[in-house]
Amino acid sequence: MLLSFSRRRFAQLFGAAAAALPFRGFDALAAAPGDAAATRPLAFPKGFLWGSATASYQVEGAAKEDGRGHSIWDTFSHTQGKTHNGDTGDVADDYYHRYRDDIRLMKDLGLTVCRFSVSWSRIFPNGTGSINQQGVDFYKKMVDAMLEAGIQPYCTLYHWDLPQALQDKGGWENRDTAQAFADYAGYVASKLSDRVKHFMTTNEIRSFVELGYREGIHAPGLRLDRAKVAQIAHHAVLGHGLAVQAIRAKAASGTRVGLAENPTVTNPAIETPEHIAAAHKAFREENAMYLSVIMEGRYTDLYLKQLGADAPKFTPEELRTIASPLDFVGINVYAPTYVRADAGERGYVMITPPTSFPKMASPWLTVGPESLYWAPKLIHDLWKVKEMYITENGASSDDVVAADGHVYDTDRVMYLRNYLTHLQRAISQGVPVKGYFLWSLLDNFEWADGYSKRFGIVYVDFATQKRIPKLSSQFYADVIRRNGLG
Ligand code: GBH
Repeated sequence: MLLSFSRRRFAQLFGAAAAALPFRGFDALAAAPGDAAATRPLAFPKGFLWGSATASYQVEGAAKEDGRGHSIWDTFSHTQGKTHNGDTGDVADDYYHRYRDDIRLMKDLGLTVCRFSVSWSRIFPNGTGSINQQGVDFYKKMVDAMLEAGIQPYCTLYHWDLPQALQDKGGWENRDTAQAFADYAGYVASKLSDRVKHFMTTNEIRSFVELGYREGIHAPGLRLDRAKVAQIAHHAVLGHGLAVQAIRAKAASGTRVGLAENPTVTNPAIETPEHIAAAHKAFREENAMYLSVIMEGRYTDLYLKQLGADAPKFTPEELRTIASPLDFVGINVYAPTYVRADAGERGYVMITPPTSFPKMASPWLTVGPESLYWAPKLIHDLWKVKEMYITENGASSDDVVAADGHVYDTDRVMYLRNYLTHLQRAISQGVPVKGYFLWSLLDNFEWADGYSKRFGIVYVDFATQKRIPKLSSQFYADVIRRNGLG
């Protein structure tokens, strides 16, 4: 029974050619007794949640439809010279119209959870004030389609697409944006929490603050000084904290609230006690203005000392808000950093990686699989977090469609297998990671890189919107079905 079901599912997913693919036979998989999972090497705990992640502006398209207001990414991507090839998210994966088919793909993969984000300017076209009912209806219908497919939705409220109307008033430079975000978050939670049980406030505060307001390579494309950037970071973590409180006030009881942050992952150079101790110190300091203040309700002494007169202005009450208790912590884990022990004041030094360090297709994406051990482990050690998720992990690859119509992304499979092996190592030592969301289901609009960098496990032909599951899709479906790698 199980065997024929698997075959049918895989035939649907990969077409008739599936049988001819040089992958491990399904007979061998079906022969493995299901409940031996817990004792198999590299098994994940029973009930571990496997998912994929996407973000509104990167997949939805339909930028001008059904009353959606402009976001800073519409403005930025339509500004000459800001994105690769002048690419925009106007159409992207056309997920706004094709979500039913894409959710079917998720179901075929065996996903039990899915992380998506809400476009703020679909709900409040001007950031605050009047509501666009069509936007609310879209997310209700989309979430219902997930639930019908047996997939639990995890909702991110801010994945970088700030309404342009708020940027016109200073964006995150303006403290009012933090309150506007909380109002929007509370409103969405009031409308969706009958269907969605997990909400994440922000995606990667570090990224949108530093790339958008310091480096100028993401929207809104500003290059501000370090005092301004420190204040913006403070407004952003404050927005997170206010949103946590607003969601708790407005959502159905039982709603769980967290965030999806991308901490700097400070792997010990080698796994000896002195370097591991340095990794703990480094993790707290390198993330002082983001995860550390959120978890501890204070900026570290070294962070404030280093900024001196440029330190952010804050009140004790704001710090309490920022540290509002969370039900879970989500982390996006990609590239590693490495640290070593040092006798100086900080107790650690960040190591500059050799230029030979292996990378994926994105120049920044160095391959450090042990990051998926150390990131959750350090967070658990430092702050005793009881529930964690890997809210993103994945890789870009120079995918090509082969003559036989398949995409053999062996490098992405290598990357995923090795990162997941280290996640299993963490979980097997008692680190409470409950689920993993692979970035991404589909190739999509990769921000400033436009469509030039592919992160999907499903290939998208952007000219036709045709979807082709890659080899990594089959790898992931296999991991999910066996709930492990062994
Ligand atoms: C995540 O960011 C995002 O949440 C997601 O939207 C994105 O698609 C995905 O990863 C893949 O990139 O251009 O050299 O200055 C990951 C963290 C931090 C990675 C900033 C890209 C820019 C490096 N990102 N980084 S560079």
